[in-house]
Amino acid sequence: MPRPEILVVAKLPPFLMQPLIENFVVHDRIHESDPAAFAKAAPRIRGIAGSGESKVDAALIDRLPALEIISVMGVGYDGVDVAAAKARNVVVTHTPNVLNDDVADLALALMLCVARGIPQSDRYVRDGRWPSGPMPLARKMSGSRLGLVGIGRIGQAIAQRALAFGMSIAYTARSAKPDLPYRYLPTARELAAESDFLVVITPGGATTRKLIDAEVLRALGPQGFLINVARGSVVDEQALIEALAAGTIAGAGLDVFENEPNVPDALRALTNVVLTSHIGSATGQTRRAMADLAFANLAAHFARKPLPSPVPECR
Ligand code: 8YV
Repeated sequence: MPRPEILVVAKLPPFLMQPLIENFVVHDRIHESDPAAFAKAAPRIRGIAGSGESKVDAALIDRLPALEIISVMGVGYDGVDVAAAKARNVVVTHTPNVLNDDVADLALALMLCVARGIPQSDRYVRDGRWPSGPMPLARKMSGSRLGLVGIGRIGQAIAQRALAFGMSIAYTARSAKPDLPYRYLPTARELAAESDFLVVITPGGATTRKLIDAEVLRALGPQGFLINVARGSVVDEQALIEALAAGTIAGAGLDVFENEPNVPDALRALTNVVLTSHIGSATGQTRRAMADLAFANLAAHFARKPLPSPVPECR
């Protein structure tokens, strides 16, 4: 049997590229870099490998008549047109669970950073300003109210960590989860009104686009902090910039943005925000586990074995 041919649609780490190259015929991003080569290979391409940020739309899927599987190295797959894939019996897989700890750890870290002003204090010391006197007092996080927008695997991992800080926990989601010991509120606005820290940990895509808008930010209020470790699309970024500049909310910790890697100057100029470069899962241990799972999904598919982690819509 000829080795399956796959199209890589993102810059993937060497610890994923190597097993891909050892087991498949790999076409690395030729759909962007080499249209002629892509036109020749397209009829034979049976798999796609991408990242959580990759765009795999209906137009690309249509150009691949032999396509069978799309394997995402990421838990989020909002860039993949799953409906178009399913219409072609193309299965989509992702890499859940292996990154829960890292993303949850970063959420807590951003909460502590914005509340205690840790990056600001680091700069204060480095700029030699400490001799001129202490920094202004910050905000206590322990014992405060956490509101989770989304209560999936990572949301629950964040809640577990917040309990250790003595925080009260409430959440909003499409529906209440009766098995969970946390308070459910039907809308993000109602949750925001009862939260000191509003953490966004819900999938991206059309159903959650700009879910956190000016009204939700007003409900969060001048003592409230917004944390986003999910997708930039879930937050109305312009409304957030205005709310931060006007003091409508106290501050924000952001790991994801509307148009990564471009972050608006207005946001970067603010002093009441902590900004990170989509590092939620960016540890060597976790990225290797994600790579192993992304490869395992492809290998299982072509070996006609059960898939380790198809997306919920493909189960
Ligand atoms: C990226 C992420 O996938 O898992 C996700 O949904 O956003 C990240 O883990 C990561 O950038 C690896 O490609």
